[in-house]
Order: sequence, then C-alpha cells, then structure tokens
Amino acid sequence: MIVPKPVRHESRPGSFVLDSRATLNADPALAEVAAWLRGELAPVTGGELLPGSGTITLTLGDLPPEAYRLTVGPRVEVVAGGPAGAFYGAQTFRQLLPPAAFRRAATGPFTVPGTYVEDEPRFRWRGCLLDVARHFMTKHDVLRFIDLLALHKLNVLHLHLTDDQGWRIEIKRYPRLTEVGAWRRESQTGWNGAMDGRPHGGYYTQEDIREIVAYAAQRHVTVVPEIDLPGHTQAAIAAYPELGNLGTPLEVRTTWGVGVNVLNVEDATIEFFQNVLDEVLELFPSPYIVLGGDECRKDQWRASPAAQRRMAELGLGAEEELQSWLIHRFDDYLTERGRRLVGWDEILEGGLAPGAVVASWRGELGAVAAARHGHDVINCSNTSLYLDYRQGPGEEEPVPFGTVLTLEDVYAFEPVPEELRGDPAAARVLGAQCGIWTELIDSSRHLDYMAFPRLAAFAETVWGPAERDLAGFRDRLAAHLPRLEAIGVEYRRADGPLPWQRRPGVPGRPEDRERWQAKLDAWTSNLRTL
Ligand code: TNX
Repeated sequence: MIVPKPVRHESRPGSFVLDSRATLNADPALAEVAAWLRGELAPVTGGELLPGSGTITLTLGDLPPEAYRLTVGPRVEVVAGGPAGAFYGAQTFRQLLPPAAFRRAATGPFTVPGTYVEDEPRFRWRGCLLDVARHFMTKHDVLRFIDLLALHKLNVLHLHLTDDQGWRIEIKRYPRLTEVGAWRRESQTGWNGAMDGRPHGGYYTQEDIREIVAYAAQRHVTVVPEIDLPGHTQAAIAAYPELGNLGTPLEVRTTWGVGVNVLNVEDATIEFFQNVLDEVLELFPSPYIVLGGDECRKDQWRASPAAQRRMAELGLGAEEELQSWLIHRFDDYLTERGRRLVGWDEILEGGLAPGAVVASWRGELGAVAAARHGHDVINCSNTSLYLDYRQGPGEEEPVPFGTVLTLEDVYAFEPVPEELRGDPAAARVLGAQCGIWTELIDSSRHLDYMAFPRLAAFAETVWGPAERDLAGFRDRLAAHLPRLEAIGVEYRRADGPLPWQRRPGVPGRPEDRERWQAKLDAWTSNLRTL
C-alpha cells in the first residue's frame, strides 16, 4: 500500500527482516542516498547500518534517472537509473515497513513481506508552493515539510518568499528588506476580520537558506524561490520607499487581498531587483526562478506621471504592456545568467517573454494558451490544487475560504488540461503544483490540517498514470494515514476538524463554485483571445 501508487507492485515469496544485523551497501554514486537511508533507519536498526555483506543494496542500472526497481526477499535490492531513482526506491522500502518504523524511537525488528516494485514518475515537475510571506514558517517547520514532500515523491518546493505582508530572505546589500520588511505591526484575522493587535514576522538568513536548499537537495527536492514583482511588493516598498510610486512612506501591509501599492518602473528599481536577484541566484542553484507577475493592479501606474512618461518613451499603449516590458527585462537578466523565469499566468497579458515558463493558476486557460505558444507550463489550477481552499462545505471548516476542494476533487485532477489532450503541445506541461497560501494558516499545525491528506492525493496525480481509481486510493490512504500519524502530522480527518482544529471567531470568506467560476471567467476572459 504505497503512496503514491507505484507503476507496478507485486508480492513475491519470502520476506526480509530488518534488525540490527542489517547491512547496507551502495554504489559510490549513491552514497548520499545511502547516508540518508541510514539516518532514517537508525532508530529501527538500533544504530548505524554499516556496509557489510549487503543485506540491503543500492545499485545503478540502465533506467531513467528517476526510475527504480525494488526487490524484497531474503535481501533488499534497489536498482535505479540515478540517485533520485534510488532515493524513491528507498522511500518505497520505508513504506513497506510498518507505520511504527516512522517513529523516531522505533524499535525493530520489522518484517517486510516479499515484494517487487517497478516505478517511475509520469511528470518531472511535482511541486508544492509554500507561502512563507503571509505567515512565516520557522526553518525547522520548512525542513520538516521538505521531509513530508519527499515522502510523497514530490520534487519541487516553490518558496513564496516575498509579498506585501512580509519579506523573508536576507539580502546583504539591502538590509532594510528584512530589518523593516520582515515584520508587520499586526495581522488581519481571517479574511474579513478585525486586527489581532499582535506583531508578526521572521526571515531566513542566507545561512538558513543554504541549509534549507542543501537539506532539500539531499531529498531530491529543488527549492525554487519566488521574488514576487511588480505587485505584491509592499513590504519591499515599506523598507525602501523609493521603489514605490508614492512620495509618502508605507508600512508592511497588515491586511489580505490584492493591494494597490506596486513597484515603479524606474531604471533604479529594476537595478535594485537585479541586485537582489544576484544574491538569490547565488543561494539557489535551481534552474527556475519565479518572479511572480501576478495580480499587479495598474492604478498607480495610471496615475503616475513617471510611469506614463515611461510608456510614452517606449511607445506602449496600455499598462499591461508596461508590465510585460518589465518582465521581459527580468527574463533577459535571468536568461543571460543561465536561468529561466517562471511567472504566474498574468505574464501572458501584454506579451510573453521568450524564455518564460508559465505557472497557470487561474483555472487552466493560461496553461493551454502558453503551451500552444510553445512555452513550458506548470499546471497550478486554483480550483483543483489550492490547498488553502476549504476542504468541506460545513461551516465548522477552519477557515472557510475559496471553493470547496475535497480530497476527492484533488485526486480527480489531471495535470494535462482537457483542451490539450491529444495535442502535441501537451508535451509542454512539465507537471503540476499544489499551492498552500497562508493568509489563514498561521502555524505548522494548521498547515498540516490543510495539506494532509490532500497532498497525498495530489502526489498520485503527478506521479502515476492518468487513470484514477478512487476506491484503490482510499485503501492506500487508509494504510498511509498511520504513517502520517507516526510522524506526528495533524491531518484532517475524513469527517472534519477535531475540536482543537476548529477556528471559531476567525472569519473566512465562503464562496460557492458558481461564484468562483464567474470570478475566474472574468479574470481570464482576455486569455481566451491569446
Ligand atoms: C491568489 S495564486 C494569489 C495569492 C493568494 C491566493 C489565495 C497567485 C498568483 N496569487 O496571492 O494568496 O490567491 O488563495
């Protein structure tokens, strides 16, 4: 009962006993995977799993890099195409152990029934966005979350590091970004609620970032950073008012929703963010860098003589083109440095930069348009994958926001949009990504509740074949939940929140499907014409 479901999984005669006599031998190219597996199994084996006669072996074979074959009999053999495949084979082996093996003080011996697994992922981008800007998550929480992504064979952590309500990454050249931008006076409770009167903040030092990136890399997770611009930048403007369009100072934003304060389009501002990017590129080896581009209100550019002058100089007719011009500048900057810009689907408006990858979030229209124009896309459809949306129709759901997105809805998601099926442009879909926005998620406990078990369903949609088998998934999940429990994940129960998981008094913003659909149609009507 492996989650996500392997391509092929059969039982075989015999069994394997994992105890203190087990030994682990690995191909030198797989030494890091072996070190990780030793660490995970140490409580079970009662100490270091030393090399020896090799009751467990990790070897390389002629397979794709993420593929593996796992055989369990008197011995355990993982044959993989590369380190990632070996890592996934080892993860599968762990899931063959009883749930108690996921405890940090597990005591073996454990018996594993004879098994043969052949496995490889369907998509290469199996991502999860974590918004650490709206509510800061401690470094410890992020590391724990990376372990949970890796357990589900996801391989991208998109860290949303900056927004109106907080700037979370130390930039040495501009210390005020975190001195000022990482803290806010108070926060809005829920979506429409009163202010809580309590300061909130936090940020990662560059050393913390290096640690997060390295920890993730050991688990075959690429950390993809997001520096959101030109909208969602009020925290940066609060720290450096010259980045904004107003002469007056602003504070780090304390309320939610799409704000009016956006960057100006001066050369000095572009240079400022290029300098920020220099430090970001140094810290994140990811080939992909997200520069947002979403929800940029144009009110201030319309009212700003400087922005209007810029548009006239460039011969641009609409503010959307000004945003597109700005994104092109950053696309060039990243391309010259060997990286690729990823932006939300709003970057399609006003003309797409040549190398850009589109993260399609307002439904799937942006994914279809971008793929047809020859751009790589990541399907992040909000109506299927936004795990900050409510999990049930009941009013006890903490905190009701967005359209209802049940476990079953997530499991039914298919990464290739319907309109692209059978079209060669479907090859442009790199994969999919679920999103956890944290306006309403102010702790790791609440994050657990929103992410699990829906994240397990998502993992099946990006790892396994397009066919769905809900009954089979339910059975696998029944075997999987005790693992999450052993790890200490406070997931949502099928029948709703436990008493302490409710959030009475924290207002949500209940929306039904029809209202969301109407909103989506209005938001994306311009994408239809692309
Ligand atoms: C839309 S997804 C946003 C986020 C919010 C989220 C809430 C995207 C590019 N923008 O800023 O946090 O909705 O679900």
